[in-house]
Amino acid sequence: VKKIAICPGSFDPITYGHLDIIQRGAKVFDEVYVGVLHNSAKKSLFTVEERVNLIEEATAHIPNVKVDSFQGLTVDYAKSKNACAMIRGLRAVTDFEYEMQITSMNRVLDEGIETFFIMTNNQYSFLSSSIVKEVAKYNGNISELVPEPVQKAIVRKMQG
Ligand code: COD
Repeated sequence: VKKIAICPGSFDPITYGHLDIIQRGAKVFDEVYVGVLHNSAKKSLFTVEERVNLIEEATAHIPNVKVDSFQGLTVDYAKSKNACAMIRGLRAVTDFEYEMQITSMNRVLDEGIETFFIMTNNQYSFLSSSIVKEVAKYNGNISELVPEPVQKAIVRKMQG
């Protein structure tokens, strides 16, 4: 049987930090579904469709990665993909408390779905979508932080 994992998140937009955990997850699992959460409560820079497109471009070189979006609970999204696992990234101890809470809640909701944590590459431990947007807003250089299509898309957004 194929081992399928989901990699859920906001990805507003995808950064090299996300890409690193997706890439490493794809080496361990047969298939990885990157799922962009539709969250009307959270204000985002990019629409879900734009985020999906940017992730598709950024992961085009990884054949066992697929991208789509979902609404509702991540465990339900996992089940809809026949996934046995959920991949999350950990950057610092500050991520831990939040991740611990979600993981425990998800286990209560569905104990059949295991959460796997991939430690960030040191190089990206400071990186988040928010910090990229902050730097871009003040015309800082983000070329080391996000793939080129993302960089262009952010500049376009900020200008218009
Ligand atoms: N290095 C390594 N990993 C990173 C980096 C980096 N530099 N940056 C981000 N990551 C990881 C994050 O730790 C995360 O695992 C993943 O990449 C996605 O990150 P984000 O910030 O885009 O996404 P989040 O954390 O906002 O996603 C939250 C969810 C959508 C997973 C969560 O809100 C959720 O599960 N919502 C659905 C409702 C639900 O089921 N809730 C849980 C039960 S209460």
